[in-house]
Amino acid sequence: FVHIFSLRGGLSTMGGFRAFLRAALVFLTVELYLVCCDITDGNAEHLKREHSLMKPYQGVGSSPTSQWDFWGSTLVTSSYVRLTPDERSKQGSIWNTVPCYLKDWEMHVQFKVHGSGKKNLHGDGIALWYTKDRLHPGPVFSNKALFHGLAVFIDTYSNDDATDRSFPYISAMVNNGSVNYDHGRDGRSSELGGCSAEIRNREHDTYLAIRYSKGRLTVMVDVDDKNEWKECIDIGGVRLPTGYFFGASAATGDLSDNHDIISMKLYQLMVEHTPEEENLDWTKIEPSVSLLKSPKDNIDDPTGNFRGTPLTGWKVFLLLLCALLGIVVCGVVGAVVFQKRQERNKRFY
Ligand SMILES: [Ca+2]
Repeated sequence: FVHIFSLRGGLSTMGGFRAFLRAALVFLTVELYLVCCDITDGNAEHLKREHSLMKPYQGVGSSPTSQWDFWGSTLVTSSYVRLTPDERSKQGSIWNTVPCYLKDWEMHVQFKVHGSGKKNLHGDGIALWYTKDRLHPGPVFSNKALFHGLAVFIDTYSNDDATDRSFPYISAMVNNGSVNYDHGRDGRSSELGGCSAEIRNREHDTYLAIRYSKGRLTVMVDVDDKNEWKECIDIGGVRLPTGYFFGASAATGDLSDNHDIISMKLYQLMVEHTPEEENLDWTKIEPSVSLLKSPKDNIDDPTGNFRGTPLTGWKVFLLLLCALLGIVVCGVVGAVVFQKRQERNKRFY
């Protein structure tokens, strides 16, 4: 905005001033559109049953035609899928057996983390996956460390003593099989963005949504019983292939919790792509993120959010205030210049 203002600040005619006003209004409208309209709810018509896990989980794991496999401590009941019970050293996961070939999608996860542990004496959390490999147990919330694809962590225990963030903490990571998740630092060195969210021992339902469309990854939470999504992560430049698998896993260590998945609902997003994009082989895409800085540079950033800068309500307010101030200042400058001109004209004629 400052840039536009300085370019347009030297206006000397009212016509130019009007043009500036118009430009400012267009700019504001576009900004507001980007802020307000980037989030959509799942549309029932576009629910993809083959990638969704819903009550009463009929046939999960037991039949050869089952679309979900589970492993480890996972227990499937008729009202929830418990990845781990509230006991030490448990590991469990559940995986979609059908690879996903949708280019644009949104996954809504209803989950419940609860247990008898008091504050900070519970762990470790749930991870949601969109990865090349499925059912590969390992040290990262029960999944293998050098994974290919996307992980969203709902981390309930702060392993990093020096941490300045409040837990539970939600973060995202994209991996091409070469980066290790740093458990001791809660994955801070590889995270793309994150937010704190009070998700544990809540009376009401808690939800998380992961949206991937046109290279943009958005994570939203609905954990305050308000029935509305709150943005947690929103970053562009994310490249994920098609043909990967959705999954969820959880682990407990010395500390524990019940980690329950109530449902995972996948929605197809109706998005148009250019013919060039359509002609690409999307299964060949290497998971990557084009960042201004590499995730490694992120280590000393106290917020850990070098790209996680979604426009919050406060920022929108500041933006609007700046715009208003700009318009007022321009109006005054324009009026003064206009008056000066009139006076000069009077003097000469
Ligand atoms: Ca942790």
